[in-house]
Amino acid sequence: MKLYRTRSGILAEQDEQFYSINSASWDDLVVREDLLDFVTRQCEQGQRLSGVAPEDLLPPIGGQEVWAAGVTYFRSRDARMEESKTAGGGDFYDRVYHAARPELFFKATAHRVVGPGGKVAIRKDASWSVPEPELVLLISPGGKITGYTVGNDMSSRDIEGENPLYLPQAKVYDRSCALGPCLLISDEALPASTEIGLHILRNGASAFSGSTTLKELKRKPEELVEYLYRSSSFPHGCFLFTGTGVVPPDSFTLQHGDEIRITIPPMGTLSNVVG
Ligand code: DO4
Ligand code: MG
Repeated sequence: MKLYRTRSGILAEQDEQFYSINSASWDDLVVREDLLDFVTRQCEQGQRLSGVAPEDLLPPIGGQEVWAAGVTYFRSRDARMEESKTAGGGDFYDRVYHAARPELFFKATAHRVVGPGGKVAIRKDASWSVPEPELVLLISPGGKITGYTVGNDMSSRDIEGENPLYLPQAKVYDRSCALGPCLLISDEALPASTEIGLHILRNGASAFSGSTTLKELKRKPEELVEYLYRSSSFPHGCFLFTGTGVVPPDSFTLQHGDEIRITIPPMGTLSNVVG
């Protein structure tokens, strides 16, 4: 079951049929602990629609905070150790990769998030920027994983590499986060074979392509949620990025006009241009 936030309301897609969903607001809907059952019942009674136009799609977020886990894939640990080695920060990444407590950081409020087709940004004071293609969890106020979406954790690697204490500046800025195109509502975990693909196009030609699978994710999504919800409440629920396993080579930096396509098959492709 897929859920879309659109300019003309909330839509669900099941077996290639589209239905309008009746809810006072996006937040009223996505906080539900019984989200899948509720949307399924609404589809049974709801009005059928012809489909959803890509230009009508909005980012699937309301009052939720966006958080992120880091160094959850070996590739990310490696890349971070390399970028921070002259600053002496490399050891921290190896330690957090092996530690019981994961790295969790605040990523965005809704106004910093762009949706499908929106423009993501490069910081003005950054010289080395990359997209991070990640599986993102939707978590209810009660701490249940009720859905999944595709996310781009835009990152300034030169700033992060200069000093790990600069992480919030490397990660949190206007349009540093993209989510969409839909929420996959499911009570079941995604299979380990689920692929996360990144494709970057420059002037219409391929500039980078890479992929990973959830098999490479070192931590269980539930483990990340358990740490995030320790001593923190989320009255509107929250989104949690699960980390990147795809890092372009060190010679690569994003440029204005690049198109970033991130594909996770059950949800589809999140496409954004740097602008
Ligand atoms: O520690 C830096 C951030 C890590 C991150 O965002 C990731 O691994 O995806
Ligand atoms: Mg990340």
